Amino acid sequence: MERTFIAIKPDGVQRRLVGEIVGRFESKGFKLVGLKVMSVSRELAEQHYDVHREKPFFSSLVNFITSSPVVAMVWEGEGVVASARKLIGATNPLSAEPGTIRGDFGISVGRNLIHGSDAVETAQREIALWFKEEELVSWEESSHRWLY
Ligand code: 3AN
Repeated sequence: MERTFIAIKPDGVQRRLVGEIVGRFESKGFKLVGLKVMSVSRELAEQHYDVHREKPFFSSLVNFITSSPVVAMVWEGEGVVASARKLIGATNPLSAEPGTIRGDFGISVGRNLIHGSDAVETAQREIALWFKEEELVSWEESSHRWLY
């Protein structure tokens, strides 16, 4: 089953939006298979944002995500990578539709609350970067067999 990597950034944690954001993924029907609150090292941040290394905002991205704890998660489900991106909304919160996480809670592109993998291959790379295999669980719910 498909998996995606989601991180609630320092602004989301400080604004006490962790429960709200986790709730949206749960309500949608996705399955939580990994979760931890953690401080991010510069090394991890730079690897995570490697594709943006040449962008003018790279150092501010790294400074921001290493500034204060984040909540790192892995969610599982059918089409979860693309579906999570829809739940999250556009990169710039001003363009994000109301009803999305960024549309409902975000104001600025530099403080857009949450990261979600942009493709299945990216998700695999990011999950391996952020989580050890033993930190992820595999479980079956007995009461939701008709979800799919
Ligand atoms: P997304 O998080 O929607 O996948 P990306 O991957 O294009 O967006 O960008 C990664 C992060 O870089 C964004 N979450 C945002 O915080 C930051 N970012 C993107 N574009 C800009 C920009 N023009 N100015 C400042 N920060 C930006």
